[in-house]
Amino acid sequence: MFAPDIYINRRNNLRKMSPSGVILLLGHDEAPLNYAGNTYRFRQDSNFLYFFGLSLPKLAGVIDIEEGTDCLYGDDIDVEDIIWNGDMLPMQQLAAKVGVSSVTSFENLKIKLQSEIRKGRKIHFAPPYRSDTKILLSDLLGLRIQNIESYVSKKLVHSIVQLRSEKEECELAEIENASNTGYEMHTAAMRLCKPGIPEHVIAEALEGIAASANGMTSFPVILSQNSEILHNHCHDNILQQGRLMLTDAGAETASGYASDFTRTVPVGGKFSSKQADIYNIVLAANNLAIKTAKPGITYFEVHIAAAKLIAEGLKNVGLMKGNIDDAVCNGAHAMFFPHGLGHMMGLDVHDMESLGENYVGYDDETVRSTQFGTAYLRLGRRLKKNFVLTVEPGIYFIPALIAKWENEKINRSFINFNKVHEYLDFGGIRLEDDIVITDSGCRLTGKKRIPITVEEVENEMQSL
Ligand SMILES: [Mn+2]
Repeated sequence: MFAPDIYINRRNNLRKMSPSGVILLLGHDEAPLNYAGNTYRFRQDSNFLYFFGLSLPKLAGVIDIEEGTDCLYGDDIDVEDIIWNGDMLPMQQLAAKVGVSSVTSFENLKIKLQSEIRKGRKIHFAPPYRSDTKILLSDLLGLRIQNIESYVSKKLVHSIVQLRSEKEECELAEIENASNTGYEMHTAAMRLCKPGIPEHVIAEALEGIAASANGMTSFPVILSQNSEILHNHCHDNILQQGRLMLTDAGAETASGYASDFTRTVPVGGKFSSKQADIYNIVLAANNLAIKTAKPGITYFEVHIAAAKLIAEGLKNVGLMKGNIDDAVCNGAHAMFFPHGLGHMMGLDVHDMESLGENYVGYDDETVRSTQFGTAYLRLGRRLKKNFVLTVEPGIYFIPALIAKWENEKINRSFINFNKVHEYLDFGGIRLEDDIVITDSGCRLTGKKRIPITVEEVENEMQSL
């Protein structure tokens, strides 16, 4: 949690951006796993966390625009709670930690909102993404669940995106912490990666490192020697000599800030020359993106620059052919690089995705592409100082995609399918770093860059 002023400023900034009405920010309730009393680890809603800071269940915050007041709705615990769960500060004292002086019980929330609705005032709320939140909103506002989406406040969504996109110093410090834990996770994965080890042993070790830093992972660990599957959460394989193990994992700090890194390493500790050739193309694309990202440039441009470098590299090894600008313009690179270069990161690993990806990553100026591959680019808009984002180019050989393109003769003038057949069991490579946009460029997050060159990775894999 940050100092009270941070939260007061954020709420005041939000108020200034909003014309009139009442802003409702609902916190999360506990989420049951297999019965009501056995719950998932509690994770607060990120918008609530950003404006009201408290990571406890069953809270709501109301920001009154015209009145200029903030109120927290939540209940003090009773003796039975104390017996089972221990004591907790009274709500009034908890609220003071985030600069709120007005506190009342949760059941008053509905009374307050209904009275504002009767006065004809607008209730601004963000898109709900949990079922229990939708049910609660439906009850509080008297809306049918099916109609809730159409009452979401676009104005609130835009204001939150504007505020949360430019990270404050205190947030950047938390992202540094998350990144340093990410370093520990990925170097551990490199050292643990040996033939004969089950993938889940390494994946769970990474969960443990994140938890031992008093946080958790920022999303379920992606780790597999079937590295061509972009989001592979299945960890059932036994690592085999000569395969490529891809690990996409990050930490979330106790305060909720994320890191998100990917490394791809050779099982057995040495890249073959065929693997190293492809690896170095992905590394060059990652480095080019980091060199190119700066305030004023669109991330779409950076994505296309990385795609061109990848296409050029693939042409050099005989997998692509023809004019590279034309190839990328036609989306031919996307058979190998079928996703976007990166996304915003902050309190969510895909920051603010619940508000709508296009509101976060695009604007009136930069519109999302509909072309296969580039359409998956989550962030395309012009970059600003203190944006935090990922840089994650990749090259994959996905047999089903290759077969489809070959059968349907897609981009055959730019792809040497005969040569591609030699790579059907290659897997894939992705290299992901996190960056902060600075005055004139960007910097990597974390104390040290996670080993990334062929030599650095091979050395780390041999260390104890
Ligand atoms: Mn990512």
